[in-house]
Amino acid sequence: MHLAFRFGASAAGLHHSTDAVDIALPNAVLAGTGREQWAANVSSAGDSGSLSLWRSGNALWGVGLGNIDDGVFEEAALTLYRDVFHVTADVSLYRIWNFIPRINDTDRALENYRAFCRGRFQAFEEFFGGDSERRMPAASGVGTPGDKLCVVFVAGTDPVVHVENPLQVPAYRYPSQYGPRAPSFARASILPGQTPRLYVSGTASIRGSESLHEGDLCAQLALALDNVDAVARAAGIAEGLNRNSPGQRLFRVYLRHPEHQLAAQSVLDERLLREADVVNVLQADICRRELLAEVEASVVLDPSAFDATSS
Ligand code: 3EB
Repeated sequence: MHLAFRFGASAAGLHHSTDAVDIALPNAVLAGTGREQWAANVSSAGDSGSLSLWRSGNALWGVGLGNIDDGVFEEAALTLYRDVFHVTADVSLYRIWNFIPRINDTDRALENYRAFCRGRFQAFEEFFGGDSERRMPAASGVGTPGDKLCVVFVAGTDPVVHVENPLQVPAYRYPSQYGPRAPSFARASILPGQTPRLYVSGTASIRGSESLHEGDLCAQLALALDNVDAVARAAGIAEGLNRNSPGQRLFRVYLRHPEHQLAAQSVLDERLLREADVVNVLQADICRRELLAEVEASVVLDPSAFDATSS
């Protein structure tokens, strides 16, 4: 059995068949197949709290779906993240994906994304206290249609190194103008083992802590790609992450406006993509209203491409 993300679904949910577990998400597919296979030979590891779990080799995958019908983003994030930390107590968190309904709306006093960040932060504080920043994995936080908050994680027994981007303030140190509690994630995670793997977080047009190029999709995407390249170098990949860099590469590009797809494709083709890459372009709202695009990546590397001493 394998495990896959499948976008373009009618609603967020988990779908089992005899040969696959699909994490179904309702974000529209603008380019690519919308289906990404992430793990093979997975077997169910049961449920824990609100999470469904699978094992694949020494990796543990988990999916949590929380209903947000009455705007309780903070409580829903707190509950889901408590469950994640509870079940990953003996392993390392490699990467988390957060799909947040009505991400830029204000159901209660705070914007929903900011309320989500508050609940997530509280869970980190409860479990890790002063060690929280060191425990934050790579992540993405984007909008999704419908009313299900969906959190997906992959963890495992491999050692993981969390990486920051020298061109950006760590997200967990964003000033309070972006919300009362900063987002809890690292810019990338790298598993330096036998087959090194780099997970690049959702990456946008942010320099320092500030959004740049408001209203200009091409300039935003170009800056996001500069950030992706910089964080890959910071992770120890001398050639960075661009058109000329090595590895088996999977990219996800989230666009706020479907009509930006053609313009985005030309920037991606010029700056990033090679024939062998897997890429899905999806519609998603982004956590700051002015941001139009976010890019994330997963790269499997040849050990020679990676300098373990630099990360
Ligand atoms: C940013 O750099 C853009 O809240 O988990 C990127 C990756 C973003 C993860 C999250 C948010 C998250 O702040 C937004």
